Parts: sequence; C-alpha cells; structure tokens
Amino acid sequence: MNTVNTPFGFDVLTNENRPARHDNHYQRCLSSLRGLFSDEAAYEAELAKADPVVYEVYEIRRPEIAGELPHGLSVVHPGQVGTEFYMTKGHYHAVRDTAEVYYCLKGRGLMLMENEAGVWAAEEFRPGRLVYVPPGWAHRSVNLSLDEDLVTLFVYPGHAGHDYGAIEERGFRKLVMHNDGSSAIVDNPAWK
Ligand code: PAN
Ligand code: ZN
Repeated sequence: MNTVNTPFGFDVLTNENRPARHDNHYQRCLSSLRGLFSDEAAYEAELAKADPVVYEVYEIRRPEIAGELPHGLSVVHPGQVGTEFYMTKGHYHAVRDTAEVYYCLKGRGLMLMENEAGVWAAEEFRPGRLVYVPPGWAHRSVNLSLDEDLVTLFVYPGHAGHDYGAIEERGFRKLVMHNDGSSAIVDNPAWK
C-alpha cells in the first residue's frame, strides 16, 4: 500500500482492462461464490464443468481512516448461472453512513442497491455514467452483457469497512435475470 502522502496519478484503464498501477488484485472464482446465485442446481452444474473467474478487483489501497479515499477497478466478466447474470457478492459498508462513487468505463450493467428499510433501487451502468451509492445502501454490480466485461472505477471513504454478512444471510431483494435477450429485475423468492 502506498501510505506516503505524496500526490500520484496513473492511467486508470489499460488495454487489458486493468489499471496501470495497483497495490492488490483479487479474483472471485465461481467456487468461492456458493450461495450467491439463486439457481443452486445450475451453480453446481456449472462448477462441475469449470471454475471461471466471475469478477476481479484491482485496489489502490489507502490507510483505513476517514480522510483517505481507497479506489480501484472492478471488472465483472460476462456470464450467467442459470439465467442470472454474473455479479459481485455485494455488501454494506461496516460504517453505514459512508457512501461510494462508481464510474462506468466499459460495458453495460446495473448497480443493484437496497437499504435496511427494505427499499431497493437499480441504476444503469454504461460508459461515462456515474452511480452514486448513498450512505446506508448495500450495493452489487451486475454485468448485463454476455460477451463484454463490465469495468467500473470505485472510490469510497477509508474508514468505511465492508460488511458481507448481512447480504450473505438475507440476499438481495431483487435478482437480475437474462430474459429473451434482455434483462429482467425480479423478486428474490429467498429474500428474508
Ligand atoms: C468495491 C467492491 C468490488 C467487489 O471495491 O468491493 O466491486 O464487490 P464485492 O466487495 O461486493 O465483492 C466496493 O464497493 N468497495 O466498497
Ligand atoms: Zn462498497
């Protein structure tokens, strides 16, 4: 992590859908996402064939304090499990009153959001479009393309932290499904 308090700049997107610099890179393979997709039989069938990378993240890490702004690139690959599009796990920030900005560089998709009052929202991702995730909203990126990566730049407050547990337990209220060449946002029957 670059903890030095010195300005820096870099090309955020190279030809390989990765930033010119990063401190950490992680990949989420299908095998690490058990329980995420609604069609469990389709998930097991896909996994029996292969263990593809569903999404990956390049982080420019910063100290986990309020004044800092960690940022990075999220790349959700194209694909589906059953008819549900590839997506990120999704999370709340551990410190609920922290927001996040996402800016779409490539591809097309949705930011699916919901808050603890049970209200949900979806905002479109396409190149040049910014999505603002207000404090208190869980967020999940969904790739609506079956042949192109969804590449977004994110920036969030250093002290935000990540809470995956609430979403792992409850799921999101809505699922984003591939439907006849298009997409449909439907109720999640397993949502608690
Ligand atoms: C992003 C996300 C990234 C991966 O950095 O962490 O897109 O999604 P999951 O964390 O849900 O797997 C962010 O929102 N940070 O706060
Ligand atoms: Zn976040």
